Amino acid sequence: MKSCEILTRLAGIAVATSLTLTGCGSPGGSSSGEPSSSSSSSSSSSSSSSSSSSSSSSSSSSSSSSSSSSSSGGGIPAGSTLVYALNAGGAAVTAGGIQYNADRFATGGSPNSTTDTISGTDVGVLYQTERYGKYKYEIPVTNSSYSLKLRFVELFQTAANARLFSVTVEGQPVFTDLDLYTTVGHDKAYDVVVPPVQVADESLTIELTASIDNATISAVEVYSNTGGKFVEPPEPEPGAVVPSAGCGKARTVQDGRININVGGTNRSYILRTPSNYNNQTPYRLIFAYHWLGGNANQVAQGGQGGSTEDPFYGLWDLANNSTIFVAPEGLDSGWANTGGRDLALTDEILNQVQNGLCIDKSRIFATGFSYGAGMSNAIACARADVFRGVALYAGAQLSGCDGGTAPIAYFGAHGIFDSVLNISQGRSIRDRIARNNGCAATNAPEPARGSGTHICTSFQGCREGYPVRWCAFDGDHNPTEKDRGQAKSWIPGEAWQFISQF
Ligand SMILES: [Ca+2]
Ligand SMILES: [Ca+2]
Repeated sequence: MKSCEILTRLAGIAVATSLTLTGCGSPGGSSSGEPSSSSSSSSSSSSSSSSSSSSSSSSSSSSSSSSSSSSSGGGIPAGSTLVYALNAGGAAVTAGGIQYNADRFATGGSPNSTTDTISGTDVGVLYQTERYGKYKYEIPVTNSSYSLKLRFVELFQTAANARLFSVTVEGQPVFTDLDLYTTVGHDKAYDVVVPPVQVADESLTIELTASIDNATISAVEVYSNTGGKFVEPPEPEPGAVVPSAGCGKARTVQDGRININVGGTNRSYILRTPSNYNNQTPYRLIFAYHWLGGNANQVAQGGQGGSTEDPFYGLWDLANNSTIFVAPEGLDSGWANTGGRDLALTDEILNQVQNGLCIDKSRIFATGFSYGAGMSNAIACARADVFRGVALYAGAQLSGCDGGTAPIAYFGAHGIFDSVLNISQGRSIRDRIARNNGCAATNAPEPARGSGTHICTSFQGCREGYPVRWCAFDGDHNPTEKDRGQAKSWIPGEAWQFISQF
């Protein structure tokens, strides 16, 4: 309710008209993602009497073709041992006597979950969470031979030909254009055993693509009968540079507006790289999200009648060619993030930019004003493992919060009499992150009304690498507030100091 009021209020001041406030009514917290088709609809089809713990397709047939075979015990070669298991789209869980790790090693895609009952299995919990989109897993293993059990379910579609997706393992097709609904129906487990595949690059690659809608997967089990082992990747040294795949290669993405298809929707973003871009230099990367009624161009250019005078909220100039910037374009001029669509956009841009340019993967940040701060908060909630930190100008929880329990570096600036998003909403995001970051209770004074100034506070006792800094100012809804009598805003300098400490 509250967020609806806010959105309506924001829409009132927006330039754009015809805004459909699709985010209303879902008060942030729940796990977003592929919008679950009415979680009631289908449990009827789970007339549970179906047979055993195994999946539905019973042909344990030949291995060569592109069609799948059922799991039911015979598929994994004799003498195999479990190397690694992960619960795609979900948390660590023990099911059927196997310990599944929380979803790891995926690039792209988004998690989604349902409470529907899953038929055709006795480990339904695995299927109640999925990762969907267009994405791949790279599971670190020794060079050896591996067979896999891949678990699937149609959680979302309720018609034939609504989802057609394909899976390869180490580039070899497992199946092509599978239609889960036609094959087994809605909410019914479907398992596929992949015969032994040789890994020669120390990374077991599972790639998921779709010709209609999105690919999906529920769980992965990796087995070997040739001594193959999982290799836990080393924790990167704090502060260590992590070069992206695009380092050392000719760039494949150019400055300006870039169109990008995200799960069938045409989206875009504006890219700006330093004029002296060098593909040997791993650059810091900053995503800058616009406000409601604003657009990527206003963020990237500054001015243009928007809320920030200088490019990328003033950070471009301060970065002095050290940083690559991205300004994504919202739908409906905002970031409702309905069904996780704007997180999916962020993932897709990240994928493209990391592959096409030389990025330091340990120094990726999100920033934005108002609705753009709401989106940055959604990223702090759901992508703390990918983003190093966020800088929120007048933030509130407007774009959901899927997760919200992992630590992430945080900077926030908020006006004490913000008439659009009350400062209490900014404080509550700050306090959630301070808790996650292990910060001690910290007195964060705010300036008096009429003082014409600001007060910044660094929280005490936060875990190393996860600072929290909060600046309250005597002002309203503004990402570039100036102290009384000053010609320039202090906010970009504070934000840049925060971001550039890493
Ligand atoms: Ca799962
Ligand atoms: Ca591989």
